[in-house]
Amino acid sequence: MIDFTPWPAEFARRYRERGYWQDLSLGEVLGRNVALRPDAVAILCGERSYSYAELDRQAERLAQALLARGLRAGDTALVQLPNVAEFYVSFFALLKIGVAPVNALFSHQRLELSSYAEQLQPRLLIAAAGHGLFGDGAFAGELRGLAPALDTVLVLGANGYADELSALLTIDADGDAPAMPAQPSAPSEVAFFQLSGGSTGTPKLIPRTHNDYHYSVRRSAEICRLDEATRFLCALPAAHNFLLSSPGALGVFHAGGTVVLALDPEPLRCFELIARHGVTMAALVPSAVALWLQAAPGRRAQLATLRLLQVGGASFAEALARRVPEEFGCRLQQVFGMAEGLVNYTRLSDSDEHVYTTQGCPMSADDEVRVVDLDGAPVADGVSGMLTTRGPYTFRGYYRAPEHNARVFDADGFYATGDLVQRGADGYLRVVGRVKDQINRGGEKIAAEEVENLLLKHPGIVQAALISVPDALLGEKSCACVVLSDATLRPVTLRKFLREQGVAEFKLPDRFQILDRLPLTAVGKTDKQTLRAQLHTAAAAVA
Ligand code: J2J
Repeated sequence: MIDFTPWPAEFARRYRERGYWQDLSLGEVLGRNVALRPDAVAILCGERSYSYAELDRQAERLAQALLARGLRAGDTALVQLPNVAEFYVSFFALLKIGVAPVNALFSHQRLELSSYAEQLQPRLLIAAAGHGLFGDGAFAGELRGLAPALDTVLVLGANGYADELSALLTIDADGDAPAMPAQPSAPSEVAFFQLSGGSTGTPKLIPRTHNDYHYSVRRSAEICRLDEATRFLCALPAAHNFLLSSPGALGVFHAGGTVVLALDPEPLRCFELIARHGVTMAALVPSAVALWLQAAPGRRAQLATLRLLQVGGASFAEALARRVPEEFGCRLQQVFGMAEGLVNYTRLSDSDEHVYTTQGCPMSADDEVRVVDLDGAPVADGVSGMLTTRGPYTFRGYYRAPEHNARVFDADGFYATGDLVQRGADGYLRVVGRVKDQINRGGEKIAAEEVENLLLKHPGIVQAALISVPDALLGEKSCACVVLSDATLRPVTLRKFLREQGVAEFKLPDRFQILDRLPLTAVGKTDKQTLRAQLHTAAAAVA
């Protein structure tokens, strides 16, 4: 069994009694439509089309191949695939045999993947030859050094050095060895790991159980009124919680609809996909909406089938929100969620005022939200405070991180999200800021401490602080404020230094600011508030 922090028994009992936890495997989101609508189209990926039956058949085939290689329930896997059908095939294959994956983002590089491998000690790696690290076997070998149990490596790639995953998936089923019994892990146990946006030095893993995740998918599909006619465009990373479960691809599979895959949210290609496949719904981060708004004039006809645009992952300016229905001819839904659990939606029946000016309200009647001040005391409605929450699909602890867990959970099991919100008397939330030390770069989350630690490895850097600076397109960009012992150091050298350490590109500072000293708080920590204000004043002076 894989370690995780369970919900206390009285909560588990309540969540079952209320029908949230149904003691089904997460794989059932697919299973029911394999039986009900085997020939319906589940996935459109480039020129390839997968029916529900075919998706399940491929997942079964891969599951059998993995069993034959000795993988067993309770093992873990590191998976890194782009937005291709094989991502879902692998996900369902692993669910069938009780192997819990962490699905890394395709933008992740050596540092992130190494950290996941070290923490999880996976027995299986599934990766794509199209990723720079997996063009040959060298990095997989490096990972084996960190995770000695890693004995199965499957690489997907048209002309890769080991095109094993594609080969496995196209084997003629008749030639297969007799099936071994595949057993998913128990519904109350870990189905897979989500990735935390993070605020600490090492990226944290979030165990998600079958029961809790399955509920969040079903409830999300219901709120978004998905059905068999839904054609959902997945143009952000498929592994991200938003695109997987809010209601995301799993919600679409549960409802019997179709997932249309795009490699990224680039508007012209996405508009073509929308027109070609009659896409009815899409999910974007605000910075991608801004690009779509720029591209939409004169192309409105391509968007004729689009009914709903979900926007989440970062703050969405009201002025842009109001343009969505006018310029795309569809309804807007704001989504404020997190990989740790709690997801808020504006409802399809909400007033314009709610849809344009709030980030929605919790999806479950049993999501408990407390908005508190620095001492943990509840604040009045409409007053800014820190969002804390517990509920039927909000986790109870990061994977093997007792010290961090002690900091972010209170005695009642409420998780401190690090978000500053205002709650209205009607329960709707507005996100107004953040107390966690994180930069939200157009929806991509950067833990300041992680980048600061990397910078401090440079012998010419004495102090480092990563802060956010406002950006017209992305909302925020990152600025590294550094104190140098070597005055000849240039930003280009520092960026190169970071890149060489193998950190994801989106975490590289957009700007460097060289300072004589960093302002300190009374207890001697870097005073980032003052630092941000100083930069702001300096920028204003220049302007
Ligand atoms: C402001 N900030 C937001 C919003 C997330 C659905 C949608 C998004 C995520 C996600 C997700 C925001 N306005 N509408 O998992 O299922 C910021 C908050 C939050 C953090 C979580 C889902 N929507 N945020 O973005 O785990 O700071 O999940 O705590 O990546 O993103 O980031 P992440």
